[in-house]
Amino acid sequence: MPPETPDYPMFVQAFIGLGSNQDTPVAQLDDAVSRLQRWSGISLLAVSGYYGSAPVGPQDQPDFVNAVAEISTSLSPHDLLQALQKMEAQQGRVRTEHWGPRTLDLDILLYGDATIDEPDLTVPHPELLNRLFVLAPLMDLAPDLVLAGHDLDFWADRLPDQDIYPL
Ligand code: ROI
Repeated sequence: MPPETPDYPMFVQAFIGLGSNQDTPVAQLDDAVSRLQRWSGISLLAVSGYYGSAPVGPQDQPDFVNAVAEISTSLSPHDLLQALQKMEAQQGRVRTEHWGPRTLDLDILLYGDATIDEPDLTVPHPELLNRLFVLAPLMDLAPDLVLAGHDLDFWADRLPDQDIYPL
């Protein structure tokens, strides 16, 4: 039997979106960053600044704190997703209202240059280009990144005003 061909190279660079608007959001993001740092199969390469941002979606909830982490990982996309869901659960996330407040949200934004379209996982993240609270911290880490043929400034400029402020 030939060895199984891996679907992905040994290490893939990926970007993870972090968000919280419950239970001291800055501490939630700090905790999540240290979990990413310690998790087997994940190397943390960089973390953006933290940004406060008005809620997108239902407005009757506190502002969010958002950031983006750049990692290198040997985990497959689904194993990475599962790892992120475990981290959310470890930080007490209970999935309640759709688009409601949350203790910690960890999203795979990009996984190398993979395109994944499966019921439980869409990569690039389907809302990536629509959310300044993702584009702004991503620009901190990857100012030269080109997505769908345009740089991040192009995508950010076409968005309606979104209230976001560096912390
Ligand atoms: N709004 C902001 N500003 N930041 C988020 O991380 C965020 N996450 C969400 C919804 C509820 C859509 N709104 C958000 O899931």
